[in-house]
Amino acid sequence: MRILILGGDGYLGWPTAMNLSAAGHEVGVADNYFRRNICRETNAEPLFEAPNLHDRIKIWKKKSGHEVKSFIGDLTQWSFVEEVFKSFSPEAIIHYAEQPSAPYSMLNRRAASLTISNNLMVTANVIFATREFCPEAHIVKLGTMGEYGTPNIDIEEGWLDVEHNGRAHKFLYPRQGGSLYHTTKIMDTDLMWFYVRMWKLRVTDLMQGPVYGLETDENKGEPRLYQFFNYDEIFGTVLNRFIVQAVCGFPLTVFGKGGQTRGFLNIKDTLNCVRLSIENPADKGELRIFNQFTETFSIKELAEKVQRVGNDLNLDVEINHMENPRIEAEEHYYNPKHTGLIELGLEPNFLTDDVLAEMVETVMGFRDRIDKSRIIMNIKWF
Ligand code: USQ
Repeated sequence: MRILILGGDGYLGWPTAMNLSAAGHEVGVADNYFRRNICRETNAEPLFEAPNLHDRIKIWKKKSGHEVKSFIGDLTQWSFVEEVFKSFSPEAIIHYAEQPSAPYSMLNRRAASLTISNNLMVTANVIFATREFCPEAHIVKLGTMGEYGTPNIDIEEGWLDVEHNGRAHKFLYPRQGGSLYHTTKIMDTDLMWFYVRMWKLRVTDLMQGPVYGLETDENKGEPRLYQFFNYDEIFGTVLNRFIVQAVCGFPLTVFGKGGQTRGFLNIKDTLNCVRLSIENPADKGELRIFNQFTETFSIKELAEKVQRVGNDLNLDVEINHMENPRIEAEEHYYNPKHTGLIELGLEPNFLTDDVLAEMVETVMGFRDRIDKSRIIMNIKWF
């Protein structure tokens, strides 16, 4: 299949490009280095230096023999979108091209406004370009479990059957984001759903939980092919941060009580979920929603796991319950369904002690690159 990955330089975009090209698909990637630029601007550089997209593509070609086509430009600009869609003619589009950080979206007015304009305009352009240049193509859009928030009822897979005064109707599951970033993802879903109804697009919206992990089948043993691995307060997701903190002797930064529970997944499973969605497309006129995670943990449980595994590796890991810089429930009910991707054939890579130990050991090899001043950056929601 001809697959266009928007945001193909990112934490998920680049490993997806390698994974799908290794699976025999023809892959094109588009990116404007937005993520790299805001990392630089906020002094949130990742643990590994990533070669630019042209070099990554060359290194991957040398390792695997597979070609990936690149388009460098800004997907909020229609002229660039038009050029990419016309020349690549995708059969499937993976839309990762968004500002992905909740803390960045809460940093200041400028960051908030960039998050809104980038995320919504790219989503709108993807919709317009698909209709104009490839109306049969399948859009796979990365959403987030955070769209649902933490309601006091079970979370269904995207939709909710509501009975009211003796009548029934199916609605998008109620959403309430915990950050501006999460709120833009809710707006994306609304845009997609509107145009699925208007123009019979085919869309899969993947509600993904926080991802962890470093090595994939494609980058193993070749650090120049690693995706960005952030451990700073802006772009680092919680488990990746805890691993780096354990390695550099920084007490694990549990925000508040640590009863915040989320659905986690290994980056290898992100790749599997996206590939399964692409290879089993949604129907025309369907907005298909999957909850994309493999297991749930509270933040406190995660910290305790990292502490146990780290101490077994002779690290001296402490846990620090610090004042929560975010506005979120620190203890809550959480029971999200996640059967759709399993039914498509997903075989989860669970978070075992061995998986954790392997991550800790890999990061230990790069211990002297860790900059502890990036761990707490004092970004507050209030
Ligand atoms: N947390 C800590 N300590 C830390 C960092 C985070 O206790 O040092 C807590 C947060 O308060 C939050 C939870 O861990 O309750 C998850 O935080 P996170 O930074 O790993 O994840 P989040 O900001 O929600 O965003 C990440 C990705 C985002 C994705 C989302 C999925 O950056 O792109 O959409 O995970 S979800 O969390 O399900 O919305």
